[in-house]
Amino acid sequence: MDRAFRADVLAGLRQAQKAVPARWFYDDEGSQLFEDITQLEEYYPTRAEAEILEARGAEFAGAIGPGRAVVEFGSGSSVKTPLLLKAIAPAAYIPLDIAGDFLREAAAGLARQFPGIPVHPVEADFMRHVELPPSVSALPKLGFFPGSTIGNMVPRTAVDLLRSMRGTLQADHGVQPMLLIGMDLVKDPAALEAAYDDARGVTADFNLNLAHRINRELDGTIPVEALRHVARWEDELARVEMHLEATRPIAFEVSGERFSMQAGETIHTENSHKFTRRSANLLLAAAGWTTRHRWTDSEELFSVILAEATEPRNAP
Ligand code: AVJ
Repeated sequence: MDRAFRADVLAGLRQAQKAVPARWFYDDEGSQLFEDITQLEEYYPTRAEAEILEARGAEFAGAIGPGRAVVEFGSGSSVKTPLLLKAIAPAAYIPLDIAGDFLREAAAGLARQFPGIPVHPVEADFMRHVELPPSVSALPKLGFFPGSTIGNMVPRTAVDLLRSMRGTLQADHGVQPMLLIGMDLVKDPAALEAAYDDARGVTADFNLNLAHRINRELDGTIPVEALRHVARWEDELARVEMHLEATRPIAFEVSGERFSMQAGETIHTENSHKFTRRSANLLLAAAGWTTRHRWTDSEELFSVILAEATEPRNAP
C-alpha cells in the first residue's frame, strides 16, 4: 500500500469539497484506461499533438539546433519521443518517470531504436527537484513536456513546476535551456465536454477506477455503483473538471475512517486547464520562460510551444 496515496485520499476526503489529486488515476488499470482514452474519436488531444510533432520536425530542428540533451518529464511509454529525437539530432536522452519498470523498458526500446543517442533514464517524481546524471551536466538542455499534462495543475502549481524545470535544465555554464511543451487550447465547450465524457464511457470508467482503487488498496467500502462520472467546463477558470457525484446519500470507510456524502455531493478528481495563445505565454513568463515559437494542428485544437529560459529584465 502506498502511504502517500493513503495520506492524499484521507486528507482529500476530509475537505468540505472532497478531492483526490489526479495523479492517483494511474495504477496499471488506470494507465490502460488512459491509453484507451487516447484512441477515442472524441479525445482529440493525442491525435492533434501527434500531428504537430510529425509535421513540424524540420522547424523544430531549425529552432532548437543540434546537440542538446532532451529531458522528458513523465515519459511513460515514450510514444511521442521518437518523433522528436528523429527531428533534432540530440546529444542525449534523459527520460524521467516515477514508474521505474515502465521507464527502464521504454528507455531500453528507445536506446535500440537510436543507437547513436546515449539514453540515461532517471526514476524521479518531477514535481520535486531532480538531479540529472553528472555525465550530461555540461550539455545544453531541451525539456520535453507533451500531452498538456501541465493542464492538470492549478496555475500556482504549474508555475512552481515550470520554474523548477528551469532549475533542473540549467547547464553548468552558457546556453539557456529550452522547453517544448504541449498545451491544449480553449474551444467550444461541447467539444471539450465530449472529450471528457465519451459515448462509450471509457472516461467514466477511468474516473470510477479511482474509487475502485481506493477500495482495493485502502480497505475502502465506497459503493461505486452509487457514483456517477461528471465532466463539466468551468468557463471562469478555463478548465474541464471531472467529479464523482453521489446519486444517493452514501456512507463508507477508507482505512478505518468514516465518510459520508449527500446525494449530489461530489469528489473532485481532475482539472484539465485549457489555454489561449496569451494565457500560455503568461503562464510560461511567470516561471521565467519566453515563448519563441508556437505550432498548432490543422484544426487549431492543440498547441506545442517552444520556450527559452530568459534572465529577468526590469521594465524600461
Ligand atoms: C493526461 C492529463 C493530459 O487532462 O486530458 C484524459 C488526462 N483525463 N481524460 C487530460 C485525462 C480524462 C489527460 N492528461
